[in-house]
Amino acid sequence: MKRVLTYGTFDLLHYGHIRLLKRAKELGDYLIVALSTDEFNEIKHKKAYHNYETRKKMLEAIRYVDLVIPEDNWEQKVSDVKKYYVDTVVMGSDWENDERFEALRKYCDVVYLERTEGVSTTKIKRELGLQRAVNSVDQIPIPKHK
Ligand code: C2G
Repeated sequence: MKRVLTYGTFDLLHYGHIRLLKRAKELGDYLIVALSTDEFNEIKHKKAYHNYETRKKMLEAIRYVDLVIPEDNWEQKVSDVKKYYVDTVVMGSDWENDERFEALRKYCDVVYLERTEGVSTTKIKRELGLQRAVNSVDQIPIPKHK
């Protein structure tokens, strides 16, 4: 079984994300997505519209995705590759030659897939004039413990 791993925030899912996930899955049999947590997004200076739980559930609904794990920091990638026996790490071409991924070549293949032009979460937010999310809005309700 060939195992593929990719990283990202995947906020306001759009066809650029879906195309990336589809092509990543085509490189193996099992696709793991390491999803940036809300705390890690702060480190990346990204403010996601949807919180981690909502973004996770949306990714888990995509047929190409087999497992979603948290991405908490920049340093976890080597341990992720080892822990999940990853054969290939895949990222969009905007990450091409980034040392944080090139360093993984000692442990697995690293493949960059052409980024989908014309769409991005930032563009969507800008064009829709979206304000910052209020966490109670549009989030998948977390069941109250009985
Ligand atoms: N992507 C793409 N085409 C787009 C937009 C995004 O192919 N139009 C790809 C990106 O290249 C990335 C993935 O979709 O591989 C997820 O994009 P983001 O959620 O923006 O991920 P990013 O914030 O770049 O996080 O440790 C790495 C980071 O967590 C990557």
